[in-house]
Amino acid sequence: MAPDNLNIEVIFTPSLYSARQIKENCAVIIVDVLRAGTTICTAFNEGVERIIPVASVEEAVLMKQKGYLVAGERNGEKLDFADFGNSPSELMSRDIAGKTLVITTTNGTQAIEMAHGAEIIATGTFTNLAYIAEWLTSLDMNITILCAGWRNTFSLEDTIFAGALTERLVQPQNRYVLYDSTIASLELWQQAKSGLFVYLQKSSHYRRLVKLGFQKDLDYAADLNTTRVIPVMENNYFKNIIK
Ligand code: 3SL
Repeated sequence: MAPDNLNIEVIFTPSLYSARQIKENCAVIIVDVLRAGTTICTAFNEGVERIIPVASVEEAVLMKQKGYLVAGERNGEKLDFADFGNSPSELMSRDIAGKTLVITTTNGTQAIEMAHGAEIIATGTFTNLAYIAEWLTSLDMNITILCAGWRNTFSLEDTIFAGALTERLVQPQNRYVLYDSTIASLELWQQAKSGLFVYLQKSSHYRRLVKLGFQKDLDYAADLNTTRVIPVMENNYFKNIIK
């Protein structure tokens, strides 16, 4: 039987997460739709076996020295020692199937690190929305949606995704109690969804990535359900639990 009073809480920034107590029976979904989460989903879609997220550049350098493939950026720009930037389009049609990829990003991998200790840690993006929602529905767990944001500020795109995921989880029948932050995210998604590509252009990170020349990644990240993957943490790495 499903436990009573399951809830969905959206946390807008990692710094707010650190002020919360980790709930029992809780799955934490890390959200960084532009672009860390989408890069992770794309890598699995391209057949990568494992993804090891590391929070610091120093750790990524060490992993590179050990022979791992590394994808990494700071402030949107590829790290010079890395094999790839944090760019979904850069990972397409490359020789990465069956390999382990290390990833470090400005905000996404910090949020992942912060969630350590949670019973379940997974990644949700627009590109795997339907798959992660269906899986979460089968879990009978509380859900915390942790938005990576930008340097601990609220970000529109991650919050809109949090609303999209919530909508999927409460339909057709709602068994969750929604926090106020979750209701706000849902309402934002309901405003955005009829013109998602255009709505996302309002976000400051969207504009930052356009300036850096990543329009292709932005269009790709706003397309629903293009990667049939569910990245879930096991020990210190992500695995795709859909085979
Ligand atoms: O902050 C992050 O984790 C990134 O996704 C940032 S960027 O999109 O590569 O600039």
